[in-house]
Amino acid sequence: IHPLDWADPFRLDAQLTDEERMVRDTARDYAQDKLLPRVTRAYLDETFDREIMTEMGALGLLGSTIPEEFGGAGLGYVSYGLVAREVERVDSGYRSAMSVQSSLVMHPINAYGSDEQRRKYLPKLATGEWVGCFGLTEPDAGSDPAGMRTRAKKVDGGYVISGSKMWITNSPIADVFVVWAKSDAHDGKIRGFVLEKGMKGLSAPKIEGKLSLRASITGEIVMDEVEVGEDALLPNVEGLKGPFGCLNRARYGIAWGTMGAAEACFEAARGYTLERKQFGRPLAANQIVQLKLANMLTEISLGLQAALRVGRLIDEGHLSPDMVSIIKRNNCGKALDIARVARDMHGGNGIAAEFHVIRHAINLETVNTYEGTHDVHALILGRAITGISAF
Ligand code: TGC
Ligand code: FAD
Repeated sequence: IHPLDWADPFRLDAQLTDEERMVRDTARDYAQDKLLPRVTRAYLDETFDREIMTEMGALGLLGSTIPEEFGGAGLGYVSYGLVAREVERVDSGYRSAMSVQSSLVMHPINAYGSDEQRRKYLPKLATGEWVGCFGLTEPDAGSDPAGMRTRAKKVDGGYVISGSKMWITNSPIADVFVVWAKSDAHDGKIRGFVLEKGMKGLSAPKIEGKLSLRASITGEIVMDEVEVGEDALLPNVEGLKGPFGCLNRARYGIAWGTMGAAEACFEAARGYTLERKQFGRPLAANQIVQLKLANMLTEISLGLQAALRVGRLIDEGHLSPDMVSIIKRNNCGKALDIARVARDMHGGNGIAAEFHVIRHAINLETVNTYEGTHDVHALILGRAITGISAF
């Protein structure tokens, strides 16, 4: 009989390759040594430290799945997920910055872009010299992006883009903007365009006063007749499957990332309840406390194993978007529950920034909403199960 290792109950570590373990350790060391010490201040001040992008870039954590010839690390999706888990173990906002750059900016340029676009943008995005953002959501089109109003009008030599995007991670500090617009030259179909900071008519005001994901920077993208050349169009995709193809990868990464946040909360709750004594014995000596820890460990073990399985399937070429909906929805929802319970188990200290759990809980409210809300993913699964769209 082997005793249970509560820190790795299903021996996930043993299911990884040497390369995956090395990537995980690099990301873990960076996140614990460089991100954890600054997160509380950044969260309280509602600031994102731009240097984080160059630090991550130097370690190969941006666009890790992009081929090496374009500056990526050429790694698989399990490695990508392991990075997300380590970064989000510190803060969902830092993982957001990484996922947007990797899955929502570098992936579409690599998958749908021309060779010139790949050569121009990917190497600088990989080092973090350039920051990217992804504009799909609009003030009046969130869960239903098909309702977007942003338009690309055909003119001689290019397009004129008008519209506005809302709730865009990284937009105020972005150099590169991947935006989705209905194009009149393509029968009103949705097309992707790559815009650059400094273009006339393009601005990205910061959204102030977020009470969640405060260590991440979020803004609008305002496009007031922005003129772009033909070379701004992503030539190789048309329709919503363009942005959704990116979202599949980012949602998958979130499934790993949220488990990192959940592990941080679980470990904090375990440590705290073993140390803290009430009624003459550790809090952890109470059945009700042990039940909470057992529930947390169970959900984390299952959630990580599911994320690993989906990662292996993606690496084998069997990506199914509905499969990703299962793990995005489950792991976000479970992580949010775990963070809330961990907060409760810390008593009054649970609301203090230095104990971290309330920050994770509040962040996970956002993670449960973006990239398809918890309920929208239920509807995606409902459609897959019944063949009936209930949107
Ligand atoms: P529907 O009719 O289902 O599909 C339209 C076209 O798209 C294709 N498609 C997909 N392709 C690839 N992957 C997927 N997951 C796909 N889902 C759909 C589909 O095959 C079809 O193609 P075609 O060729 O037939 O035209 O579209 P719908 O309008 O009914 O969509 C409904 C729904 C709910 C599935 C969808 O709109 C949805 O997922 N809504 C959620 C919106 C969302 O996730 N927004 C995310 C914004 S980005 C963000 O939040 C970044 S946060 C980043 C961070 O900080 O970490
Ligand atoms: P709505 O779509 O208005 O939904 C409101 C509520 O109604 C939700 O509970 C939803 O589940 C429910 N609902 C909607 N439709 C249905 C239905 N048919 N049946 C039942 N219930 C329904 N977007 C980007 O494009 N790029 C980014 O980088 C980005 N970053 C973000 C960062 C942050 C911090 C946040 C908060 C959001 C970000 N988003 C980004 C936007 C995010 O993807 C949207 O907020 C999300 O898709 C939900 O859209 P919405 O906010 O318009 O809510």
